Amino acid sequence: MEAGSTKQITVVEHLLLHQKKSPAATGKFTQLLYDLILAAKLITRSVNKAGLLDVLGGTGEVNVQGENVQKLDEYANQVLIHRLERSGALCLMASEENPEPISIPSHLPKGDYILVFDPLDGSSNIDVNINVGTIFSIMRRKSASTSEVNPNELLQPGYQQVAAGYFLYGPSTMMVYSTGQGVHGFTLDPSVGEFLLSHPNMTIPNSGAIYSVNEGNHAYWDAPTRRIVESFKAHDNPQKKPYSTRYVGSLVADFHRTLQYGGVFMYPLDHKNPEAPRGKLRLLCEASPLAFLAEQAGGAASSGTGRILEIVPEKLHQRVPLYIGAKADVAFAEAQLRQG
Ligand code: AHM
Ligand code: MG
Repeated sequence: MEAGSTKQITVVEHLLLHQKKSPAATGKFTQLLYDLILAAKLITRSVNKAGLLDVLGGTGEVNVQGENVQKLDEYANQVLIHRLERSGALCLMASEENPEPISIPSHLPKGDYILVFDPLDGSSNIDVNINVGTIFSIMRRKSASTSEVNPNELLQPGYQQVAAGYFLYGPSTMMVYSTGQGVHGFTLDPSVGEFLLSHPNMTIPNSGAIYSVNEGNHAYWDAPTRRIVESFKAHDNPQKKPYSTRYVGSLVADFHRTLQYGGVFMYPLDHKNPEAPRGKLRLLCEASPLAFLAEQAGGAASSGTGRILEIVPEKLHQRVPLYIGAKADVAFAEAQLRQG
């Protein structure tokens, strides 16, 4: 049996070796990353045994988003809260599953970072053994560390993120993240329990001819959105040829493919409720961290009318339309929407 490379490096080694100049590379940040990784390993263990343990199906509860809570959603959320509130790096957290920001209990040590996460994105796919993921966004508090943190401090525009990334629970578990110095991917080697660098300096290729959207929502789209999708199926698009469609319905998986193969993922504005047209995806825990990665990988992310990273959030669970992927494809969609 082949021994394998002797020069593999872990996430924390990579952070310390290659990102010395990063303001994020402090002891507290390293601890935060370490605890996130530990939580992801625990989640991996349960996801991998999902058909065997009694963790499939719903809890019978509906979350703040009006969606059915899956047992694994709840488990992943609890694991992340338990691990991260002990990291000593955070003063505040927020989860897609909790209606309000989560404060750090007074008896635990605190730091200056704020963490927002989607514990198990794409969880409607769990019961059919399709990829799910955890998305995270890390920012720094603006107020002095000596004062009590105001929960509204997490309403920061995405360009202020210190780091962002995701764990993808797929055929292998991967961690992809950025501290603002490129995007790097690590694969969990289950035999040693470490995430090892497998995808350094990831960049979104400009040559991808893939569009990714839930086309079942066609009836709820406006004319410009329909025109964008029709153009991707024809020749009047950036690649000048019909694109392929790929849609998993798990944002992390769809984004991970887009990051490597190019093209565009979109979740446009829909008019399911004609009184209040809206995008589905959450700005703070889904769109913004992935937009940070997309830009770091040389791509783009837009709400259709502007850069995702410049949106100043008004509330924790704000939703936003999302066009994310190769620059030319995102710009093409924006141009169509501008034309009306
Ligand atoms: P979730 O966080 O409740 O799982 O919802 C978000 C998911 C994304 O992973 C995915 O891109 C999208 O919802 C799919 O939505 P739809 O089923 O409407 O296509
Ligand atoms: Mg989600």
